[in-house]
Amino acid sequence: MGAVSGITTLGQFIIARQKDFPYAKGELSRLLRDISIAAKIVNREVNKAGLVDILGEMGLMNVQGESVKKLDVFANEQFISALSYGGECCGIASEENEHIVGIHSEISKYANYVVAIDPLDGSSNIDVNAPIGTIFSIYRRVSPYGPAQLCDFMQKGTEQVAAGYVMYGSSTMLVYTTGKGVNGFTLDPSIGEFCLTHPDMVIPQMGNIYSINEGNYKFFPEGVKRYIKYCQIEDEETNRPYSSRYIGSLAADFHRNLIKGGIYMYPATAYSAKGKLRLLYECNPLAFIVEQAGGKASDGFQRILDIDPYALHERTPLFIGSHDMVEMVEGMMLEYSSRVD
Ligand code: P6P
Repeated sequence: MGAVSGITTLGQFIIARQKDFPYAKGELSRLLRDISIAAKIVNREVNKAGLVDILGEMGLMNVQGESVKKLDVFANEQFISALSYGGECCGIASEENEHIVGIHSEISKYANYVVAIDPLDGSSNIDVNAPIGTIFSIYRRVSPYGPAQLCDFMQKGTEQVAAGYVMYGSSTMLVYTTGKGVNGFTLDPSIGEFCLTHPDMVIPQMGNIYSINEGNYKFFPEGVKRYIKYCQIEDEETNRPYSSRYIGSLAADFHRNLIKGGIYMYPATAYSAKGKLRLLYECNPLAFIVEQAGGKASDGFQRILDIDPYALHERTPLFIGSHDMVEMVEGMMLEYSSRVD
């Protein structure tokens, strides 16, 4: 707890927890600090988005073929800049960049970490003032030295050393794990600091919220259809029907379910065999966090963190949240539908 004000800032917390890593020389701590600085700058622009002409589409398309909004570009630039000059990161894989961004500066070529990031997820919500998020994953490099190489990012999710997300909503929160539990920090704009507000976060083993875009119902695998119907059946003993809650912003839907309990699902569909979400910078980081909070993350058949990546922007179906809810939908996927490959 902070000595003076009773507040524990993110910086104080990171330094206090450095003892969890006996061999750490502060590199990871500085890397997390660099990410939090960029998050504050992005937060400032997100909050102004309605006022300053950075809304609306630039008429550009990103590598995903989606129209790029100015705030996407701004956020990507901020995180790449903060990581490039922080000296602890030798490369970045971003949803906004087709290829990895190798960092060539003298201070970074010997850096030990790489970052995979979705700088502004849910950006289609920018214009309607719905929550949006940054999702990031940190690995130790496997290449010898110099700018990062693709192999540094083709690591299983189990190899992550840290993961987190920032949610720019009614308040701005940063939630992260380094493998020793999950802690949440809320930005206090009056002092410009992320302050510890959600220590040792644990997701309820069971919840009564399910999050999915039911507009795609007809395209879902049979196992998912059966689970949705299970959620909707009235049964007092098991608190059903569950509540359907879907913001259309992964960080926001995930965050609500992390606190209240629930399951978020983005399945494979008849027209998208791997679903929509990206393994490296959306599913793996949230899977690390949810497992550290006692939850579960699956592609419907296997643990997300065990997936062996083959491509930077590869997609995977995602079922994530309360342990028992994910386990149930896995059972239905196994019983009712063959693998959608
Ligand atoms: P759909 C936002 O584009 C996103 O990547 C996630 O944040 C969100 O959960 C999902 O896609 C929404 O996708 O197809 O339901 O609009």
